Amino acid sequence: MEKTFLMVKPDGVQRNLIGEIVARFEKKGFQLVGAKLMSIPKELAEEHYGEHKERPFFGELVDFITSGPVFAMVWQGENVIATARQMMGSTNPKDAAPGTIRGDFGLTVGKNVIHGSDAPTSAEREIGLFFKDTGLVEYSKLVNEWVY
Ligand code: DAT
Ligand code: MG
Repeated sequence: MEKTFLMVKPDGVQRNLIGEIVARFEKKGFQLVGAKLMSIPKELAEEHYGEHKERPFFGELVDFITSGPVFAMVWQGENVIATARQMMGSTNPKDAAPGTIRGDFGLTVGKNVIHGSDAPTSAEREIGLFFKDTGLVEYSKLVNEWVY
């Protein structure tokens, strides 16, 4: 089953949005297989956002993502990578449709509430970075017979 890495960013944690965000993915039918509240060390932040190293906002991005605890998660389900991106909405909340997480809860690109892997390769890479030590929880849910 496909897996993706999702993370409530420090602004989402401070604004008490963990439960709201978890609820959306649960209700959709996806299955939570890993989760932890954590502070991101600077080196992990720089590696996680490595693709943006040369961008002018890189320093700001690393400072923000390390500015407070995040809620890191792994979710699984059919087409979860692309569907979670749709549920998150556009990167810049001003362009994100109402009904999406960023559309409903964000105002600026710098504080856009949630991260989600954008492709199978990045999902695998990011799950490895954040859950290498913790591992994931494999379990079956009877409700899946009614989801699939
Ligand atoms: P996404 O988080 O939708 O995958 P991304 O990978 O292009 O978006 O960028 C990573 C994060 O960097 C994004 O969530 C917010 C920040 N960011 C992106 N573009 C930015 C910009 N032009 N100015 C400031 N921050 C930006
Ligand atoms: Mg991205």
